[in-house]
Amino acid sequence: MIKIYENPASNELAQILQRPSYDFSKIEKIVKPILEKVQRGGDKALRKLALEYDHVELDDLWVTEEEFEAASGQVQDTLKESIQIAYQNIRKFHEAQLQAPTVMEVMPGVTCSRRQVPIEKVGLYVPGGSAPLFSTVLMLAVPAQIAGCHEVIISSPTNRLGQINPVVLYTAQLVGVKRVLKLGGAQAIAAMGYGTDTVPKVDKIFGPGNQYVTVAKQMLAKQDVAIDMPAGPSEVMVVVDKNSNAAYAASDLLAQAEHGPDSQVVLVSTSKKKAEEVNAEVEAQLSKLSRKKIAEKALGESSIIVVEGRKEVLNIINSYGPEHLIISTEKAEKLAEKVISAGSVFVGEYTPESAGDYASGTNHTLPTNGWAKSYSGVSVDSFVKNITYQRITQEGLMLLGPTVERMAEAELLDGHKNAVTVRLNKIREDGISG
Ligand code: HSO
Ligand code: ZN
Repeated sequence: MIKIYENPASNELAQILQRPSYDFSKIEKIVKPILEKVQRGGDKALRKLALEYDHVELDDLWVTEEEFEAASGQVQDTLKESIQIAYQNIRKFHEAQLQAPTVMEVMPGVTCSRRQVPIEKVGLYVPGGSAPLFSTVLMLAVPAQIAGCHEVIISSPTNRLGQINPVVLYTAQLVGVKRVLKLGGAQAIAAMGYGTDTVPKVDKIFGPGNQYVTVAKQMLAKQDVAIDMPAGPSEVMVVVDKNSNAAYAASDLLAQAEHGPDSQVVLVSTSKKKAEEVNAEVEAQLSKLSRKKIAEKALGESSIIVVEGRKEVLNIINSYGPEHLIISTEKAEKLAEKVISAGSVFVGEYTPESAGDYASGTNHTLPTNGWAKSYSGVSVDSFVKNITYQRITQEGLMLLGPTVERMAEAELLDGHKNAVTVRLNKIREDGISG
């Protein structure tokens, strides 16, 4: 049974919504030597670490052409078709995120522009572990390809025979990524972040992972590699009212809970009766899940919050900033419009989070841990930089120059002022040419 809290006061609410904190420094102590080994020892160190941590002997760190071919034969046609449908939707939605350059003459003779330029080299981490999340390949590689990144590499852990899950390889091939590294954990992040003889050093690292992966990413982000976003355990907040379907809400809570024992699951209800109904449904559905043990653990830390009305609901949503928000109430659209902090919002009773996790078109790499207050989920934007340009004509500088001179003078930066003055003097002397 999930614990129910009725109309909690604001200090109690803060307590209920608190996320678990983990000891960064303890994990850092384990991760640091791994990073150092890879930085110093390169490919040789990577092979040693794979043997030590994953008990796998790797001759080649990269997936070969033969392995790609073999993998494709191991994936059922029906699954291939589903992955292709998801791919089309994700591609369509992400293609629309590409922006044409902005060009404008801000004042006569002063033209400013801004254009998206792909990040050259990106590394995508695809976790293996208890469930091989091949959907993450779509969510990261598709926007990378659309953005036009020149080098896209994937790293994913292998089984003890040194094989990567065939569905991961099939999906990588489908989206056009042929460079797949057989590495998992902090060492995979280190390989991509530092580069070795055979692994290119990337400019930005993306992807979810366990605490070691997350800490490795954060440590590298302090050096000269960018990362997609800070990450914590996955989260869902489901909102219901007296008329919501309890079975649907329970299924959404469980879909989240099965991700991991530390998954964050919160139900917000404006009806006590419905909250109890959902709770009973959770019990009933839980017993049928194959990952029951994992889900049970997560539910043990979860909460149901019963509040008076939509105003309180909105306050809870925005102060928590959930990674996923499912609004399963009447006038769901209206409530959704007022959300200001959430990674991705699922509106209406027939919009389960699972749809967005796999195939509707939105990205499932989203900010957790309250970062939705300031971060967006992964999109094409995450794979580009915006470069600004400007070009000023002689007339333009005559018009704008005095403003710049005065501002520079007021900041006591006469070097700045002079860079304008020398030009203005010359134009005044020679007159405007060409
Ligand atoms: N809910 C996860 C993504 C995922 N679910 C992958 C299933 N596979 C984080 O948004
Ligand atoms: Zn999921």
